[in-house]
Amino acid sequence: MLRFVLLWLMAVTVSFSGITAATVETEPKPAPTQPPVLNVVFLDQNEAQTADRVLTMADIQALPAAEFTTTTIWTEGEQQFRGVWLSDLMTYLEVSDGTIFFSALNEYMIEITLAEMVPGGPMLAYEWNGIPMSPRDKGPLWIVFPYDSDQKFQSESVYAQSIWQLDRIEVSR
Ligand SMILES: Nc1nc2c(c(=O)[nH]1)N[C@H]1C(S)=C(S)[C@@H](COP(=O)(O)O)O[C@H]1N2
Ligand SMILES: [Mo]
Repeated sequence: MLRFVLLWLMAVTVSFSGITAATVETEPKPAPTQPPVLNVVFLDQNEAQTADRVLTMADIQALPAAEFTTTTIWTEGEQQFRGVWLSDLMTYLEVSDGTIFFSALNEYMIEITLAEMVPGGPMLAYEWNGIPMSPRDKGPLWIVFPYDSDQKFQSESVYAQSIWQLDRIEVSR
């Protein structure tokens, strides 16, 4: 009798796992979901959050791409950056007024004014010398300026605006 029970248990186990495997195989593959890389929060005059946009790398890479080559104070030699002008990012976010703060994984925070955000100015870079940046090398998002193109970009305040490991934008208006 015990033998029969054991055989029956084995049979049930085998057929059950068989069904499970078959079920898993026929299930549609879930759409590849990208992790969020940038959180944009909108605040009102009382610092209360009014809206929230979560962007993935694909969202950012779908915007018009910009590119420049420059030296930086953090690196040796010419560096190529690819990304999105902050001006284009603001257009996409429909931000045309207000105060904008950028903050990083380490809670470092700086302001860049809308007036400063022009093509040829600050860029949200997602590629450095042709490759995506890991958090270890200032990625995945680093705000960089074409430092060599204008002496005004070779200043302590612009270096301070060159925030790496950017993960959050706060728009107050
Ligand atoms: N994420 C992040 N970005 C940052 C900082 C920081 O602490 N964290 N420091 C800023 C400041 S104040 C300056 S002057 C420049 C130069 O920093 P470094 O001297 O550490 O290279 O990077 C800026 N970007
Ligand atoms: Mo600084």
